[in-house]
This record gives sequence, C-alpha cells and structure tokens, in this order.
Amino acid sequence: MSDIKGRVTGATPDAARTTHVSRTTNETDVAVSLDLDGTGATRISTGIGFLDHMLEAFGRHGSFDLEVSCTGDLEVDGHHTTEDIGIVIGQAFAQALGDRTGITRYGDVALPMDEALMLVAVDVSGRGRLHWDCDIPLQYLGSFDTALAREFLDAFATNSGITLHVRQLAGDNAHHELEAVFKGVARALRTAISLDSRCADAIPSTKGAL
Ligand SMILES: [Mn+2]
Repeated sequence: MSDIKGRVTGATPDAARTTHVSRTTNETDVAVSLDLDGTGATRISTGIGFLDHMLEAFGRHGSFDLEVSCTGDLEVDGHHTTEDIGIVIGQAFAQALGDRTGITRYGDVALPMDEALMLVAVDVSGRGRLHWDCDIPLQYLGSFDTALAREFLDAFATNSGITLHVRQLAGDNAHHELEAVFKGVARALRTAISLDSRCADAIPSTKGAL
C-alpha cells in the first residue's frame, strides 16, 4: 500500500506467474491477487453483485486463481469501481505474464450461452486495446449498468497489453450476453497465456519481444 494516490503498490511478480497489485485513489481502493496457473478458485467482493458473478465466471473459465476486493464510491454509481477493477486486473495480468516467454500468445473462442453467441479473440501483443462490436441492451442487472462491461474490458485490455476483440454474433438477453462475453474472454485468455512446451524458452514474436 502507499499514501500516494493512484500509485500501484505491492507488486511482487515472480516465476510462478502470480502477482498481487493494489491501487488506491480518492474513488476506489482495489486489491487483486492472481495466479495464472491456478484452478479457477475465486474470492470476489466488489460491492456489485453482477460484477462479482462475472469475475467468478472469469476466474473459473480461465482457470485463474483470482481474488478481488474493492471498496468504491458506489454512492455515486458503479463506474469507478468497475473501471478501476479492470485497470488493476489488467496490471496484474501484465505483471504475472512477465516477459511472455513460452506463451501461446493467441487464443479465440465462439462462446455460446443459450441464445447468445460471442466471438472473442485475444493477442498478448503488448499493445493493449479493446475492439468491441456488441449491441447489448442498456439496462441494470441488479445494480450493474450493462454499459460498464465495455469500460471494464477497455481498462483491462489497455493495462494488460492484450489486444482484445469482442464481437457479438447473436443474443437478446443482456445477462446471457455479458456472461458469454466474460466467459469467452476467460477461455480465449486461458489458451493465449498457456505455456507452449514446444517453444518453452521462446518469446512468440519474430521481433523477439512482446
Ligand atoms: Mn448468470
């Protein structure tokens, strides 16, 4: 922890691809622990029930061990909380991945959930950006504003250095659509960050760096 507002503190990356990141601002206090090679065990407390549900699905389907705690200004709305959690989880991925040696790099999936179908493709590129083409109804799911899913993923992509494409192929129920998005991102990431035993000592880029 640090009393410097907005400063990332407590980062402890190591060869085990685990990390802990905390971030405190005037709006939120976020702490994330991540093990990329986990079993999908999660402990999530964001103050927003639907976001907890999505992050539990994210950890489970990515097979990440993920702990997220956040105390945010929910008296304003869920925006700062959701975006800042995306920032910190993104930073945790960047740190846990280290120099990206031996990773598969790419992953993609077409993830169905009932009538919803989401195409997700990721590249652990070092040039993080979200490319979003979804038409999800603007509504509240519990206390969660569905518009915030894009804000979360934008923050995650930017801070992780992961190129993230999310494209809606079908769907008309916002809960199904967003659950398919989070599970799809998790599944695509699970593949992309997996270690490729044939290239264990290589960084998967002809540039020699990611
Ligand atoms: Mn659900």
